[in-house]
Amino acid sequence: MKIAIVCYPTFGGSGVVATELGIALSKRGHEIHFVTYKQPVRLEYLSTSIHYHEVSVPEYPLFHYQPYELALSSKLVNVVQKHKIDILHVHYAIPHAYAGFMAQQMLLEEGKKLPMMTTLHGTDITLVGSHSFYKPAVNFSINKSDVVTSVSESLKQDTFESFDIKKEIEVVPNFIDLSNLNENFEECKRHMVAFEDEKVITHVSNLREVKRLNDVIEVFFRIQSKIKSKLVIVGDGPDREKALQLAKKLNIRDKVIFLGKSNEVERILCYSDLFLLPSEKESFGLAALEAMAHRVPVISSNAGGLPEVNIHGVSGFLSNIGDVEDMAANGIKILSDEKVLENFKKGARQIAEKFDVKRVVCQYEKLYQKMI
Ligand code: GMT
Repeated sequence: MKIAIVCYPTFGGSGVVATELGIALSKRGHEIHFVTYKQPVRLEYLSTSIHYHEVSVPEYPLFHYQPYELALSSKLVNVVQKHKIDILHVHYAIPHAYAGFMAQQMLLEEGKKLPMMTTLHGTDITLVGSHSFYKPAVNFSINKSDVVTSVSESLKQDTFESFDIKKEIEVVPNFIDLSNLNENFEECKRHMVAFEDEKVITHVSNLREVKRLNDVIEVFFRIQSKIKSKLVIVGDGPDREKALQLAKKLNIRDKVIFLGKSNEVERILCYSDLFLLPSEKESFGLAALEAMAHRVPVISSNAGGLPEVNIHGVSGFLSNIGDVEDMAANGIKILSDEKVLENFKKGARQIAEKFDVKRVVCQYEKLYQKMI
């Protein structure tokens, strides 16, 4: 099939999933066309089966806001006509489903029927989409999609609760390509962040309010008082400074390492002993799955879809949102005994295997077939 994929090309989970899906589909013989404003960060190479089409939005002084949806839908019409695209798959409803619908309508005028799948990722529903500024347009474009998928059962329920959805939502979970996992680094570089006798605790996110970064610091503060350890924070965002101040106040600044945005997440996970994700909301928690694939147990909140990914007592532990005492106690339980840690490492990997790309990509393929 020839599939056009629209996504955010950034480090965010939805863009990562869309890119990895495109790569996996291309390996299975499909022709993939990414249509977005920048080459996706995880898309390292282009080939005869993976193409990238840039959406340019020229600055025009009359416009206070440059009309990205207009440029995207026009680009989609051109790409679909030129490359004879069979399916349009948009990731993240805002504004992609809306722009996709407009492209469909324009193509219909030319006699071309283009089926569209919309994959809901989380914040497009739980944080941004349900805001009254966007809600009617999001509601409309979800209902107009030929197939709608969500990345977890929890997100599906949230969507039905927040919107007036008239169609079925298929749950297709996020995934990881275990065959492509970089696990054998020549040099793990653990020594660059921790001493031999210290454990490494890691958090990866966009450091936004929803990630509860202060809870990450509070949990680590309690763990390091019992277990020699360092905290590595990967990513950047608005709550970085607040977290840094809290670490100073708690007198643990020298044990907290802020690495910023990094392309080396796999290398960091390869020397991590524990992963923290105490989010307020999380439709799935791709960062937790990536940690688990690298045999890193996860201490997380029980928000949203996290209980579908992090299995309590097997791959790590779940606690109520904000219960930093419980999270820390669970972390100490895992880290204070090497045998317990080893069991959780195995458990984390076993659960991650259930989300291997091979099991998930065929679910998308079946849905595409139905749409055609
Ligand atoms: O986590 C974020 O804030 C980024 C966001 C995104 O849209 O890229 O992530 C969402 O989609 C990911 C991929 O499906 C999920 O793994 C994340 O759980 C979800 N984030 C939230 O629901 C907060």
